[in-house]
Amino acid sequence: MRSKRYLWPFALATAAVAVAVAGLGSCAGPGGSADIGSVARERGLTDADVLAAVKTYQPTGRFDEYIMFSSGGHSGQVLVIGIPSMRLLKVIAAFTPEPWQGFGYGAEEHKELLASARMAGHDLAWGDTHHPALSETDGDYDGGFLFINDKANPRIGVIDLRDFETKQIVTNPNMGTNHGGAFVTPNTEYVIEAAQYSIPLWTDYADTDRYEQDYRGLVTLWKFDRASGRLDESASFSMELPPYWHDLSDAGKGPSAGWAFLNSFNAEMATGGVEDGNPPFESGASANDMDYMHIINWERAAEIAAQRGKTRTRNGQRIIPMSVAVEEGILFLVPEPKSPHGADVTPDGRFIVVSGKLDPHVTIYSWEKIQQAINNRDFAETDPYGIPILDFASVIDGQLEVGLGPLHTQFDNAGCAYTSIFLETKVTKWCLEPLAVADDIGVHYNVGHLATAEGDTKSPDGKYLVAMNKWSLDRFNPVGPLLPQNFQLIDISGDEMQLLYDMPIGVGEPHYAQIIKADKLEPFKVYPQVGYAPHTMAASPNAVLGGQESVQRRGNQVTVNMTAIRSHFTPEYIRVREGDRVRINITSIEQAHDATHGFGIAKYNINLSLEPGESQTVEFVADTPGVFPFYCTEFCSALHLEMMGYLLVEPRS
Ligand code: K7E
Ligand code: CUA
Repeated sequence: MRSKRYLWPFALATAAVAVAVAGLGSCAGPGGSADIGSVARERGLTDADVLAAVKTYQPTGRFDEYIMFSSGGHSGQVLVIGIPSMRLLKVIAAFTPEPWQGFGYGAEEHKELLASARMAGHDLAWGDTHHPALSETDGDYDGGFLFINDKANPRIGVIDLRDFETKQIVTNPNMGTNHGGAFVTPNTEYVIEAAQYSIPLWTDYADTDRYEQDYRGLVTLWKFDRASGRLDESASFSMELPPYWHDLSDAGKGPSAGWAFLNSFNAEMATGGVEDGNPPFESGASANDMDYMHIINWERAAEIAAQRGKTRTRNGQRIIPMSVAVEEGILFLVPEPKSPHGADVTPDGRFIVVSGKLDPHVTIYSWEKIQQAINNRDFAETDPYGIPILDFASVIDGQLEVGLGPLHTQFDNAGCAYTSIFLETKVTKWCLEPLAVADDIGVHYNVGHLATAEGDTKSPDGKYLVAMNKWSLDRFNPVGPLLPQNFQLIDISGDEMQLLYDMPIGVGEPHYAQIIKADKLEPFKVYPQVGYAPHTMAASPNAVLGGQESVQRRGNQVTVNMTAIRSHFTPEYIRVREGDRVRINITSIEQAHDATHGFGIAKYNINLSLEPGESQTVEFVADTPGVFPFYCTEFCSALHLEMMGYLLVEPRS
């Protein structure tokens, strides 16, 4: 009874909102009230609630105006969400095996990818994704590719937005973890990745009593080759940095193009050890009033990295040593208050906004003043590693009090900015010229990053802002002690911000997201040809076309060439002997939009997802005798349950 009473008003509200959007006024819904006013009254909705519903509701079949790519946090995945509806459209398998997409469940193509993503001799079945970055052309998202970092294991994933699949994972052999990635330069020349917690760089092992001597920070510029859609490891390079803990990066644009900004904390170089009576990391690393933003001339660094004798190679990576960076005038520091988190370049590239977690202000640095100071060699001092430090007061444009615990800043199309205020759990809107606070809005609870529509481009759209919240407390039905992180969609098109929608995230802590105009994306409807290999985005050498199906045995190697089409596999029997090595080349010969087949084999931990035209290969040793049904794991047709076959593994004895 209770659930029924709960459901009726919900269904009515949905119907009423649909009516409102269609502009029809009223119609008879099932049972009870049928006009917006009385449904709103029954459900206890305010006018603002109804307005928010009308602004976000998407009737069936209507597409969203924007697509948000969000990190999936320690799920190791990427979330794809429509805006303004906040409908979850996809979870892209990035660093973590994912069975729906068949990612990491037997396909040789994925085995290769995941093998390339191993670190320290370990297969890694998770990642901690923080910062997605859409590829850019001339400072605008171009909808081609998405890059995503793994903080836990310093890696960068490359996702091709033609099929929303992960194509490449590069590992960084000289980092302990990464946080200042992924951020792209304005034409995606490079993808920036900066380490977070420092480890020894030029030696494999050193205890932390050698922290200042042997531990180092690092920033890597991964060269992106758009033609192949891959990061080119041999054309990439790194720069040695002091062992501060590096935080977030952003690439300059417009007048600051060619430069990158990277903030840091623990400039104290604290080494913790609370168990030995030392101050814990949390206080040791925040003892000073100032940490450092790093100012890096990446364009010039790329030229220097190409010169003989200017780099040292470590674990196959070309690294510009700090001494060379200083000598060449491509690395500078500027103080930033206090335990900073977030460095964001304004759309026009003239300012860099930094927030200190323990300082209630945003600090706005002027690129013009920074440039002047660098050109005039106007340095206040050097850090212990000889890096010139610019004078704080002479390069800032201003500071503005925005609230307690400011973190990240995003921009709109009207010269205003939005800063997340973690401790006060709100978003502060402020404008640059003149510098003043304009509005604020409470969010629930403890907001981290923000994302505005097209927010990291040279021309943000404004319109929508998403607050990415860490805690949800009383916002949703309780689901045990582990509660969902959540997103709140906020309308920023007017002078006052309006909260539109709460979306719980049930898979991991999303940190950052980017929001792109949906019409910039042009994903495949079906793969361009039958027998296509998504991992190379080319015809598969293992393609099996209709009529080419076969089973071949050579010694104990059995090769099955299989096709899938509604609603059968050909062949339907795989007969092998215990201990045989079995290789199945399987092609979906479908060309119908959305006609996906799966291929799962019971008890062998194998599951593929075969989109129309896709070819994949699985290879395994039939080490367990018995009878194993295999079947299509997507309900593809009325006779989908019949889309199966048998793997018969005959015992040796
Ligand atoms: Cu969570 Cu950008 Cu990794 Cu801030 S980060 S919240
Ligand atoms: Cu194919 Cu179910």
